[in-house]
Amino acid sequence: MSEAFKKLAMSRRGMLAASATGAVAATTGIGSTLMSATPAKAEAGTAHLAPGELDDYYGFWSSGQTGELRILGVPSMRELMRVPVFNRCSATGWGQTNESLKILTEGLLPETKEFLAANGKVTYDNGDLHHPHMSFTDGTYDGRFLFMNDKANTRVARVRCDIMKCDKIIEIPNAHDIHGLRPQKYPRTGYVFANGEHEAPLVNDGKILDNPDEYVNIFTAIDGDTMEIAWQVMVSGNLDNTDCDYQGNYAFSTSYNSEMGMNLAEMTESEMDHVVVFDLKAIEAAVANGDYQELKGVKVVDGRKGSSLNVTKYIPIPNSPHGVNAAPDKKHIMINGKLSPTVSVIDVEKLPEVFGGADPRSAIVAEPQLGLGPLHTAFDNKGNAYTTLFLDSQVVKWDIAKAIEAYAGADVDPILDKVDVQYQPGHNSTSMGETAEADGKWLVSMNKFSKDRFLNVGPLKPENEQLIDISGDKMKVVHDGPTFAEPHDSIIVRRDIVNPVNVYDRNDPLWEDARKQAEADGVDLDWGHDEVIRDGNKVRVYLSSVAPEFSMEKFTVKQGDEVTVYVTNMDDVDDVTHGFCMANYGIAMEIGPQATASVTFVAERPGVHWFYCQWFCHALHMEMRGRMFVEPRAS
Ligand code: RUQ
Ligand code: CUA
Repeated sequence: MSEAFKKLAMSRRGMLAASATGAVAATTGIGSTLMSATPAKAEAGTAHLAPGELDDYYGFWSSGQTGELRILGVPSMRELMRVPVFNRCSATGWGQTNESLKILTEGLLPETKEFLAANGKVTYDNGDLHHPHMSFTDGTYDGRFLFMNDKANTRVARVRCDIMKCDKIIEIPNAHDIHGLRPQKYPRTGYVFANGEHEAPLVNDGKILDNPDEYVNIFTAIDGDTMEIAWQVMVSGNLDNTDCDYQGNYAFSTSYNSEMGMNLAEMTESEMDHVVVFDLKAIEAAVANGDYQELKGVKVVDGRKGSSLNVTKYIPIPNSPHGVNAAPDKKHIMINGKLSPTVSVIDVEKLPEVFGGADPRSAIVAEPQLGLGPLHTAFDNKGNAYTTLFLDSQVVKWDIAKAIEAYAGADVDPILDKVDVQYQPGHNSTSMGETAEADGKWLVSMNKFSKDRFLNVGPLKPENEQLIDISGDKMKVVHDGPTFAEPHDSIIVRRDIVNPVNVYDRNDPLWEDARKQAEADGVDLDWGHDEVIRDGNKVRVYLSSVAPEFSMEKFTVKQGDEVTVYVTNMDDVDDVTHGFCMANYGIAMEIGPQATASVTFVAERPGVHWFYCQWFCHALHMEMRGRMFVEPRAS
């Protein structure tokens, strides 16, 4: 531990005792945190839904270090579902069933599999899910997929919106620690853009440590349909958040560490950092022309400063910029200054000139001073932007056109309104605000601290996501929503766009492997089946379930057998999910209506073991159980 870090840690302890101040304020000393102890007055009623009423919007939420996706209803802010992605889920068996393990392992790099095996694992069981975003067609959400990053273990995942389950996870080679992620908006997704946040030696094999010149960062474009990597671009400086335009021409990534520093002092040294602009057509042309190097099977184009390929431009931005947000006017891209009180506004129509050699700063058409710690910006349908101010603990509403006039010299104030939020907002999102169909109804402020807003539950507090009515001139905070780690980011999607099924299709590819194995074993998975197939010391048990019974009341295996249990839920009624839990074997999984799920274990404990349905399904749910008998090994 460095002396500087020790000092910082000591001063932080004193400071945090006084207030829930964020790290940025403590370490940079720019401004103190203003936090109002009096809650904003809620206008009762606007966000209230009576029992049985349905929300107008789906909210898709990340959970940060919890590693799952969450689905909320907006405006009620009720949590509707949790979708396990990078985490291990006790309820559904995600991370234990063969079907989920296939998804969690097939996209890992060979060296990662080896590393995990050395640690007695087949996959990671943690993740850091920051940015969930839906696939687009023609500038708006199309209800097909959700894509999301894992900063902890350099992965990108996809969730199918028809069943709200994860169907693909890939590890991104060459990059380190995927943070910013956005899907292409036009003509469709298309690409999913993903930033590697932390720089590392290009060949990271333990030969280079303190030689920052040999460190790089990697921007990745993934094909959202196949979940294969289309190409990568090597850049100078690190990569934080990303977004893209509405024309399909450019993507943008902020860099807070253009210095390529390795510690806090070095990373925050210069006043100006940058946003990297990626020219998508130029990158595709470079790939087509063979202007790339192949690294771990991926085509990597050199977009570093000084590269002879004209695929990137670096636009200087003050100071450690963070969020990138494309406005629904299809013209302006907001770069949020973080340590600078400004948001820099890029006009995408000026970018061809920049790539033609004009001064990169000529693409900036506004740079309003909004307050301290601008992190992310959301939009309505009236030309206004809403920016979170982390240090001021506020959301500021401002007029984009006026900000442009002011930058050109006019004496106008673009700021329309400020509202206190509790406390320290990171992301915010508006209803449909990341699409061309922004509707200006709701804004959610995702706050990193709740402090005194809820009953005290001990040193670890919930965070707070607040619902703000933005339909009038003034913003109104109408709801506080406590949440477990962490309300990192969200999107708010009109409900007519999202149409999940109630019952699985029997032919769903999720259990393709089980279907093939059953066919080979002469078992028809589509009919109620109860078979035990012995294959050496491998035993396959095919069970089916119809509330409130399993098709077998007992089956017998031998101690040491490798047992795979396949359960098919024959019920085809909405909301009749069964479970399979093998008591004292650490086994449990969900089987949705018409689904098949399977799990494999070694029957090392002899004796009678009850398996039971752990998903309440029927008045006789408690009786929905059976026995596995494990014959002891002959001694
Ligand atoms: S970043 S709090 Cu992980 Cu989304 Cu801005
Ligand atoms: Cu089936 Cu409970």
